[in-house]
Amino acid sequence: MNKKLLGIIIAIVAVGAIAGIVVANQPEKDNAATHSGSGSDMEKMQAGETKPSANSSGGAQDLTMQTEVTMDISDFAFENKTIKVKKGTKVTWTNRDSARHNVFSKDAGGPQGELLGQGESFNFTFDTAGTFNYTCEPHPYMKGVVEVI
Ligand SMILES: [Cu+2]
Repeated sequence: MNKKLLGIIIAIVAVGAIAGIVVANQPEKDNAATHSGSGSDMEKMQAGETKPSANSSGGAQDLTMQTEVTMDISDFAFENKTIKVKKGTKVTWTNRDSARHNVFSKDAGGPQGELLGQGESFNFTFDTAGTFNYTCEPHPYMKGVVEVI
């Protein structure tokens, strides 16, 4: 009887040890899942970067009181990431860089400017309400948004 009991106890301990190993392994799996999850978090953060960068320039800069807006393109960036203007507002971009930039929107009704040399300007009058995302074609990481109300 005692030997049987011992056997059962050993069996329980063995099962407990195996279960312990399994349990010990699971957090590692969870960690691995968390790590791979953090990768998607990174993607989310990167996807969300447009928002913080817009926020860093104070969100949409309200320029609805202006009928003409001027913006510099310098250091491979548009001066104001996100602006809000009224319909009919003329926006003029001037390239201050020696590199050539343009203002190019894939959004219907948005600006599609030619490449600008240093000191050259491009203007576009926003006659349609909507949100117009634009980039510089040679430098797609250069981004800007014009919200037209
Ligand atoms: Cu550019």
